[in-house]
Amino acid sequence: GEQEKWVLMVTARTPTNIAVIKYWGKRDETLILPINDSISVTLDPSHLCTTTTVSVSPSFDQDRMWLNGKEISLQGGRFQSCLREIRARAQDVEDKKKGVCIKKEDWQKLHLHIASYNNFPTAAGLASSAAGLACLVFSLAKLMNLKEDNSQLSAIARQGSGSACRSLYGGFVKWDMGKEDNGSDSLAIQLADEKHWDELVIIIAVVSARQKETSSTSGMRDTVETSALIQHRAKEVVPKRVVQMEEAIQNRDFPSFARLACTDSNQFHAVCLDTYPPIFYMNDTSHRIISCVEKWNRAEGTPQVAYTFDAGPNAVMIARNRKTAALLLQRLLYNFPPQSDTNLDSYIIGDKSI
Ligand code: 2P0
Repeated sequence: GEQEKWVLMVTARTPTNIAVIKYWGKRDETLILPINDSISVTLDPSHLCTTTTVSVSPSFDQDRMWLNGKEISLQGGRFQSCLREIRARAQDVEDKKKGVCIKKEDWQKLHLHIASYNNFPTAAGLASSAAGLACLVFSLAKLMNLKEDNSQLSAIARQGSGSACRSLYGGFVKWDMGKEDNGSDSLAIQLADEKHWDELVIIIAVVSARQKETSSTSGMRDTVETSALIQHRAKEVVPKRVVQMEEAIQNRDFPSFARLACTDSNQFHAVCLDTYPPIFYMNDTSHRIISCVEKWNRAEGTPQVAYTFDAGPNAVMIARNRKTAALLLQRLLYNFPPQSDTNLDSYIIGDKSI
């Protein structure tokens, strides 16, 4: 009948985030609770972002999702956790123009269609899950009129993918590991907004656009089970670095920021190497990029560029300002010329932002 014809829709866009103090290791695999705090910078939404449209209609007979136009299964425990948590908090929704009135209890029976697009289809290993799960949770929260703030929503996104919780805010964000066993205090807090330190320029060198070999989820599980170094990192090293990084960000202290980001990336990869069997995320090109940046920073007498690498060989470089970023690109193009055996797949350049 008439009543069956309506569709309500919400579209949202969420950028990915890059950790400068890394998350690696869980204390609870189901709730996704980490063994240490982490700090990240959220990218500009014009680069590396996910756009998601969520819709609800009485004519939908099941929850369905499409990623980049291809239907994917929503059966995974992580999707189900997010959907369950959001439905449990859904509120009444009224759209007078469409003559639609949804009562909060109706959300338990209504089905959803979710369509999600990444604007970086080729660059595998560039934190697609972070933007994707954050965007899914945010758009559903808007559709269902949730009262929760972004921090509380981040605790739901966290259950989809750990790093996703940090994409609910722009600028600099801390994921507080929390103390509770139920995860209620394991959530994201904005340390500084996107305007606070807007001279920084982020350059991503795509060393390889191939899918990474070891997934983060299984990699960090193996690390927690087999590495002796990870306990030292989580208990002794990261807590101090988090305090120092917060200070560096507040003071826009680039030398401290760069030192902390680079050493933390290096320690994350050292812990991967300390895992048994060892995990290699960086390759020879990654190592050459590190050498190139380190050499330049030493020659200048003070850091010009920070580098950080996630669970893959791609380099994320943070230049202290636009002039430095231009010089960095020149150096990279000279040392890694396109169309050679050491070429990079591409460069992505962006600012930090919302
Ligand atoms: C980070 N990474 O802090 C670290 C640094 C990769 C290296 O968070 O199992 O995809 O979904 O919680 O969030 C990647 O891990 O893992 C990640 P799950 P996720 O950004």
